Formats: sequence, structure tokens, C-alpha cells
Amino acid sequence: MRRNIIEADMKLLQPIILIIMLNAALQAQQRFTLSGKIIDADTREGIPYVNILVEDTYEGTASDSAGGFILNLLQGRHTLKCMSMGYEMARLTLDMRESKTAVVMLKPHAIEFSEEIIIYGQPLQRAEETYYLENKLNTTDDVLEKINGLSMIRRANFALEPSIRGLSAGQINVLVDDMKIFGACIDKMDPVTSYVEIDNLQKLDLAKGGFDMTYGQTIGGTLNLKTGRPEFNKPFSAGIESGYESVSDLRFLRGHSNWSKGQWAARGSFSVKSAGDYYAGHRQRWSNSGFDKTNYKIDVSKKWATQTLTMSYIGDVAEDIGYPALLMDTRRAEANIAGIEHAWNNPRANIRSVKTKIYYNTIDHRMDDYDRDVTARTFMPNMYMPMTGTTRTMGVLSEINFTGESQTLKIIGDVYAMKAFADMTMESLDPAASPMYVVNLADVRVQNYAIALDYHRRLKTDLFWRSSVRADFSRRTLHDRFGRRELEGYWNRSGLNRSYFIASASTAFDYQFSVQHRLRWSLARSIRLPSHQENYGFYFYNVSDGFVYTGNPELKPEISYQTEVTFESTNDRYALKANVFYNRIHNYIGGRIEEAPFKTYYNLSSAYIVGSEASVYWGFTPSFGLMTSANYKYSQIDALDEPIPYMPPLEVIASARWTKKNYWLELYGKIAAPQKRLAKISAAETVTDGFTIVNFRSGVKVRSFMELQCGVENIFDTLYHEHSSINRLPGRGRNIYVTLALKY
Ligand SMILES: [Cu+2]
Repeated sequence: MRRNIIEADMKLLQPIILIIMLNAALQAQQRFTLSGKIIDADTREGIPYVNILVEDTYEGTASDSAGGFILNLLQGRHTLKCMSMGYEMARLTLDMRESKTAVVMLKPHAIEFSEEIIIYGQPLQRAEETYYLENKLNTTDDVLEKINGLSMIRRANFALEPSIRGLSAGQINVLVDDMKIFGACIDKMDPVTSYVEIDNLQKLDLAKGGFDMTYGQTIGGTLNLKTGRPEFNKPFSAGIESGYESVSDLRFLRGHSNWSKGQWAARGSFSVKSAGDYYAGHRQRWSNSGFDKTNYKIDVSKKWATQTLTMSYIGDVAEDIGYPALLMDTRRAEANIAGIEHAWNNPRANIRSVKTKIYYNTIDHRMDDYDRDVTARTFMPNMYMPMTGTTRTMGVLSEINFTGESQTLKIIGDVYAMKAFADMTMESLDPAASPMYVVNLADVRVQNYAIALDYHRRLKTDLFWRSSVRADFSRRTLHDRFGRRELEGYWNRSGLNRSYFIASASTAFDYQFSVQHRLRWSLARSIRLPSHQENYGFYFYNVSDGFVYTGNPELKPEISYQTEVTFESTNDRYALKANVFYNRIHNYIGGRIEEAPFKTYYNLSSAYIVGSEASVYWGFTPSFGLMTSANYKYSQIDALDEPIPYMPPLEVIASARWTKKNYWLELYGKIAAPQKRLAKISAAETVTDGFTIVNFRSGVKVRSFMELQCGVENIFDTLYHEHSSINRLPGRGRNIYVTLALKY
């Protein structure tokens, strides 16, 4: 019975097969047109000058400046190979029996020294880093402190200072949209990360270690905060969000809007926050720890066929910020950050893009101890010490990307000039004593000129090589007479002005030994210049060790030799990443006691950090994912026979998340081991106990235009402090938060 059916079918098919064969014979020599477009799998934009090879016939072509191509192919099956530097090779097989159109997506591939951590707006590339960032967290600091290898230095319930693999301040670069910005507070109250509100944070480029020197020579790494840009395909959209946090009685209101018409697009956003005193675990209240902060941002873009011009401005004002870990509080901190960026894509064959950015920023900082009981303190009792600090930075950054068949070259020109001034008045409580005046930064001017080359080559289909070099010339002078005289008491007059020339180089090999597995080996000799504070600071009080620091214009740059091996394994369901790194630093800069309580910066022999980071993400089902990560570092400053200060202990993070159509839930836990290796000389550290923190977060889409988020952080109200907390200032206690977001 069954056989009969098959036979019947065959009978029916025979004429059809015959007709097709006949047709094929007639058209044997016929050619059909394949009109195709090659696009970037992430940005969906056309990729120019992609080499397209027809494997069996050795015919080929290249895509035009918009990614389009046309091939006239013989009838039959063909395999096309599409190759472009910076992308994974793609093969596709086509059966040409008629003229066709095809869209080929190429996945970007490069030896990335930096991990691109995408906050919103783009597809997920790296599950392990984007995991935490899919949910809207409340602050930029919330995002930063969850990233493996980043730790936060706490001085208040405000503006934590990032540290990359235990290195911070002058040892790392922190940028906003590639722009250099220098904090104005000599007590580091104003890290650059505080100027980017979570609403504006689109992604983070985090390069750990000194391998990536695109934006500066560094021994510790670069954290580049990228902000949201106007979108051209959104005529109008807007969102507004309001929230409350119980731990500090924080209220906030923020909103953003996008307009576009034709070749113009604009985006605006604002954020207003106000917080009272915060509570640590066990309901421990920290008085004088509130703040008020306002931030606004405006971007306007105009585009032409291949060019885009974007003007951006960020304004940020924070007032009355209490710093329980320090002697002072911020009275007012103001930042104005402006930039104009011109991007030209594919101006001609082999040039993929030319980008130029001109920027200027001003930071003004005022702090005092008027809210403190100065009679009770041991350091400089019975006097108030109001201080001011300002920086001005101007720069031009230019980047040209050349692309060949199997290589790319990026040339970067980076020029900036900055000036920094800081002073302090000592007002005695004794009305008979006249006030004293100290200049802490004597109008330091730094002019920096740099050129960097970044070369990328495909050695074999699965083996990539990247190499970077960068040279910086830096000139430093003092322009405040009073402040200059203070330093002349310590250093000879001719030595005060300084010029540095430094050059760094790095290289990396990336071997993709199967579709899912990749191994990378990187090596660098990277150098960092002393910061302007380390060169010229005068009477900087360091609350950690209780010493007053003076700069040293004769400092040599820190030189680092470092290497790292990274293993990555990914498939649809999981992503594993693990690395081991070693960083040896020569001329390590640290304080040396002159006579108590004075220290001067010197190059202290050498130091090293060795460590490892690992993370695993499992997406068990599309709606359930699990993420774990761990990191550990061991460090030592040889001259002091103690570790580098604020080095985090072993930390393990685990998080599970359920995402459904209308709601999501996340359970998050962090376990930190005790830190018993102590930097007693450089930071008077004491043992930090281990701790466990558990957070619960959730979001519900109430309506298509309305989302409610709520959660409890530090559920068990644990009283703890991180090892990187200045003066052992505790972390936040139990926090119940609610936010309501409306969008249009
Ligand atoms: Cu300050």
C-alpha cells in the first residue's frame, strides 16, 4: 500500500523533474545577477571594501562605499567568501537559478584590549559583562562596582572612585566620550565618573592593564564612559523617571528626550537628586553624609551622506556633599564639559573613518570643614581650612582608520593642555590669629602631545595579531608665583619646570582554535607619567595615613612590564572567560617620610601585581540566566615590603535572573574574603573582615508606557566595609528602593 503511494508520487514528479532539467540544459551558460549588501551585524550599517570571492570560479569583487556589491554568476551553486579586516570571515552558499538579492551580515572581530560593556541600545555581544547592565541600575556607581576587575574607593555615599585591578588615580585613565577631564579636588572627592548619570551612560569601554594606549599611556587601564547620542530615526521620544531610596532618603527625578527631523537630531536629558544621611548596616547612621546633585546634557547632531557632526554639553552641579571619611565636605562642585565631534565614514577607498574631536571642560570645586567640630580633631585642631580647586582642559583628538584586505591601521593624534590651581586658607578659631594662606597647586600647566599607532593584522584565517605604540611629550610649568615660591623651598628653582618624553608598546596574538574557543596572549611595556599632583602638590593631606604630602618635580615615570593570557569560550548558551595577568612596575611612585607628618612623593624601587579573573554566564533558558564571577590579586611594593594600598581581596559574585515578558527578577550575592595583607605604611590599613551582601531587584511592566522597579539591597542589613573604603567607611545598609518610569 505504502509502495503504491510512493510510486504514484514519482509518476507525478517525473514530468516536473524533466521540465526542470530541460530548462537547466537550455540555460546552462546563463548568468544571473546577485545584488548584495554587506552589513555590520551590530550596527547594521554597510561595510565598504569587503573582499568577496567566489570560491569555485575565483571570480570576485569588493563592496562599494555603502557595502553594496554586484556579481554576475553562472547558473548553479556557488560559495562566496566575504572577508574584511575587523570582521569574522563569512561563507555563504547560493543556488543561482535566477537573479537574487542577498544581505550578508559580518560579525565584528578584533583583538579587543577593551571590553565593551553595553548599557543599552545595542545587541548583547558579551553576555558576561552585559548581564548586570540590562536591568536599569540606579547609579553609574552601581554599574561600575559590579564589573569584574573594577573596585570602588569609597569616601562618602557619593561619587565612588574607580580602581582597575587595584590601581587608581594617575595609574589609570578615566575618560568621558574619549575626553580627558581632571578632577579639581586635591582630596579626590570628584572622580570623573560622577559626571555621567546612568541615564546618559550608553556603554563603558574598559581596558584592563596597559595594553590599549589609544587614549593615553597607562599602566593600570582605561575606563571610557560613552554617553548616549541623538538618534536620527526617532522623530520624538521621551522618558521620565522618579524614584526613592530608603537608605539615604534619596529622591530623584530624571528624564530624557530625543527629537529628529531629516538630517538633524537632538537629545536632551536632566537628573535631579537629593539625599539625606545614609545608614550603614545595623541601622548605623552616618550624620553629615547627604548631597544635592543636578545634571543636564544636550547633544545636537547633523548628518550628511557619510559625515556626522555632533555637539555635546554636560553640566553638573553638586552641593553640600558630606564626606564622613574625610575632614572636609564639598560645598559646591561644578563641571562644564563640552565637545564637538566630526565623524567621516569611508571618505575614500581604504579609509574606513576619520574622526576628530575638539573639547573643553572646566571643573570648579569648593570644600570646607565649617560643618565639623574642629576643636575635637587631632590634625590641625581649632582652625577651619576652606579649600578651592579648579582645572581647565582643552584638547583635540584625531583618529584615522585605514583598512586593507587583511589589516587595519589606526593613527591617533592626541593633544591636550590643562591647568590646575588649588588653594587653602587656614582660619584660626582664635580671633587674634590672622589667617594663613597656602597654594596647593600653583597653577600647574601641562601641555601634552601624543601620537599613537594601532596595527591589526590577520595572519591566518584564525590567527590575529595586534600591535600598538604610543609616544607622548609632556611639558609642565608653574604659573602662580606664590605657589612656586613654596615649592622652591624644597626643590631647586630650575628643576620646577619639567618635560617628559615617554613611549610605550604592546603586542597581542589572538588564536581562535575553534568556533567557540579563543586564546589571547598580550604583552606590553607601558609607561605612565606622574600626575600633576605627584609632581607639584603642596600640603595635600592624606586622611588614610595621616600624612601631609608634597609633590616631587623630579619624579621619573612609572614603567610597567605586563603580560596576560585570556581564554574565552562561548556558545549560544554560555560564555566563559578567564585570564591570568602579571604586572611589574618599576619606579613605583609612593610617599616617603621626611619628618612626621610630612611625606614626599618618590620613586620607590618596584612593585608588582599578579592576579586572575574569571566569569561564567549560563543562559539555561531564554528567560533564566545565571552569572558567576571571581577575581583575586596579590600585590607587593618591594621597597615597603607591603601590598599596594586598597587592593581588593578575593571576591566572588553570583547572580540569577528571570526575565519574562512583563517582569524580571534578579537575586544577587557578593562574597568578599577578608583582606589580611595590609598596606600599613602607605595607607595605615587594618584587617578588613570578609562579608556577604545579598540584593534582590525586580521590574514590572505595568503598561506599555509604564515600568515599576523595586528591590531590596543588602537584605540582611550587613554592617561591612570594602577594603578600598577610606577610613573603613561602611557600605550602605538595607535599602528599599522604588522607581517609576514612564516613556513615550
Ligand atoms: Cu574636595
